[in-house]
Amino acid sequence: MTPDPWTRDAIAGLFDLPFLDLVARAHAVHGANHRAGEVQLSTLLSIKTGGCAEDCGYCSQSAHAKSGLKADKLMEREAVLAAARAAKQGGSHRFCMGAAWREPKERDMPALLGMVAEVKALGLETCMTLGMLTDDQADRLGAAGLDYYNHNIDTSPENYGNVITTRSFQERLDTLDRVRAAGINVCCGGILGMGETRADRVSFLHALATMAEPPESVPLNALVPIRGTVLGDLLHDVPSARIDDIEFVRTVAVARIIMPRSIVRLSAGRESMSDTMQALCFTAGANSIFTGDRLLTTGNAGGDRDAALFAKLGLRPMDTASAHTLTEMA
Ligand code: SAM
Ligand code: DTB
Ligand code: SF4
Repeated sequence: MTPDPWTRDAIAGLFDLPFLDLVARAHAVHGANHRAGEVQLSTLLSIKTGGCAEDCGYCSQSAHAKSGLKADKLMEREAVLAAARAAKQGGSHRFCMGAAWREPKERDMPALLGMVAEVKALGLETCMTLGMLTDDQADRLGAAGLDYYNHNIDTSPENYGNVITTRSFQERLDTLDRVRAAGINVCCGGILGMGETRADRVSFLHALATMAEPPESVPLNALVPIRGTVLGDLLHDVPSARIDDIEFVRTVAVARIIMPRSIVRLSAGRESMSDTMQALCFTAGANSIFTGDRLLTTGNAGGDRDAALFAKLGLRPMDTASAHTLTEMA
């Protein structure tokens, strides 16, 4: 039986299932809602790197971190377009442009709107992640053709203050509401392995699944431990604090079951996952990855390794247009 809406107790009950039963159930939910073996491909580009005012404890780009990353200005439109063309050439369907900002400044809006329009004109889906938005900024990005906006809740409401203090969980939700109201698809997920408890993972997924509309896209990142960040240093010093692989797969499986129609993206942290671990995540219902050899400031599994993995597992890139038709019919 599927409770509607999902309660925390029901979600905790899924986590408690025997592992094989949980993965089998998630796999069946995936099969009923998505084409088997299809994986959506997105590519990231950091269009404005470093020097961010926020204090997110995992992030190399925070001005509060001692990661040694230098702050850059917003990239020129031509350089962004060149990266987008390369992503398309590499077989990616969605181009996600990320900026290390608390929020975009008005003076940057014309350049951002231009990037959205021109990347879209290349035949790619567009995604941006720029921090908090006003109603007006969300509307203008939507009108320019932005397909997705990534804005993560990152962790449970209860754990949020241990990770970020310069903005609140509610402010994240407010921006997500503005994105929805502007008719832009929502990409929202978080990071696993930041020292959170099982109860936090339950509460994090509960917050996502019980949104008025669950996010179309749910990135699940494994913390990439970056030296000079509070959480990265902690993980380097206490390697046992790393999230257990089986617990990570359980979280993917539960996300799949409670958000059956969402795309669940195996996001940051994939570079350090074995092929076997990634195969388990796909079996548990993950159906999207970031392609290319870079995320924002860190490395990614990259083209050759992914091509080999897809061949080994019999996976193929998702035709996003037809995938949407399938879910709309469901
Ligand atoms: N500044 C914008 C914001 O925070 O919304 C956009 C960029 S921010 C880098 C996008 C997301 O990347 C974060 O919300 C976080 O979930 C993820 N992220 C950042 N650093 C990470 C790390 N070291 N490991 C895993 N995920 C990370
Ligand atoms: C998301 O959830 N993961 C991506 C994307 N949204 C913007 C970012 C991952 C960043 C990993 C660390 C880095 O490369 O700096
Ligand atoms: Fe800034 Fe985003 Fe990094 Fe937080 S996650 S410090 S808001 S770039």
